[in-house]
Amino acid sequence: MSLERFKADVTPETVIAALNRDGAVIIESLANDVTIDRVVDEFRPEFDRVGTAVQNDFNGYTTLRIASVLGFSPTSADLIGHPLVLEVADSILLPNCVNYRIGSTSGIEIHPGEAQQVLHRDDSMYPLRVPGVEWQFSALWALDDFTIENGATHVVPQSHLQIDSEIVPVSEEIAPATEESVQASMPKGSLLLYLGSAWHGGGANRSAHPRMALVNTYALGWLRQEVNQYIDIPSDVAARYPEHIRRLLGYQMHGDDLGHHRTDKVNSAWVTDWQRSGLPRE
Ligand SMILES: O=C(O)CCC(=O)C(=O)O
Repeated sequence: MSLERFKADVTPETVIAALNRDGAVIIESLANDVTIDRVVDEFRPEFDRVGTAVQNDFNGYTTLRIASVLGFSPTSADLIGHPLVLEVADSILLPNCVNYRIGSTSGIEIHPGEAQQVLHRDDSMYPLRVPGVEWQFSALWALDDFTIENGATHVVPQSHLQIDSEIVPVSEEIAPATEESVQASMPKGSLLLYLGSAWHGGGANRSAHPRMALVNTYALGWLRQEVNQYIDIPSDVAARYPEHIRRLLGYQMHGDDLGHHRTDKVNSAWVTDWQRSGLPRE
C-alpha cells in the first residue's frame, strides 16, 4: 500500500478525504524554494547552537533537533500558518474543540549514519484514546529532497484505524513492523500530513548528506500543549506575528472558560474575540 500524493493545486477536500482514509497524505512542492531556503537559513544557527541537546534513543544520536521555531524563524510562520494546513486543521480538529493550537514546532536534521527511528504515534503523550477523535495531527515540510536513502519519513498507511474500542493505555500499544510502512519520498518544499494516531518515524540516513524537515503539530485547544509556547515564544515575540499565528501559539481563550488571565498583564499578543469581531469591549 502506498500514500496518495497530490500536486500543489489539489483542493483541501481531496487532501482531507485522503488523510482521513489513509492517515497520511503527501502534497508535492507546495512551498517555493525562496521560502524554504529562507527557513533553512534561519534554522542553521539554532541547529549549530543547540541541535545536539536532545539526542537520545528516541531522537537519535546523529540527528540535530531544534524546537519552538517561531522564536527565531519568522519565515516559518508562512508554513506553520499555511492556508491548506489550516483548512485541514479546521476539518480534523474543530469538530471537537472551539479552536486549536500548536503543540510543537520542530526542526529535525537527520545526518548520515542515523538509524531508523522507532515507529510511534505522536499523540501517545496523551494517555487515552477515544475512537474517532484525533487529538492532533502533524504537518511535516521537506526542507530538502526526501529520498529512501536520506531518511524519508516512514508511515504505516491506515494505521490510524488500528484503535481498540476498549480503553487501552497508549503505553501498551504495540508498534507495527517496519515492513508495513512506506517512505514519504518527496521533493523539497513538499508537505507530509499525518494524523496523531498514525504510526510513523524518521528514516535511516544512508546517504552522504543531511535531511532537514520542519514538523509542526496542531492539537485540540483544550489539551495541554506539548511544548509550552508561552515560555518559548513570550508575548513580546508573539506580538510580532499576525493574529492567526498568535491564536495558533495559544494567545487566545478556548471558549468562555479556558485560559483566563489577569487583564492587566495582557499585551498586544493576546487575541480576544471582541478584537476579531470589531465590537466594542463591554
Ligand atoms: O523526521 C522525521 O521524518 C519524523 C520524526 C518524528 O516522527 C518524530 O521525531 O516524532
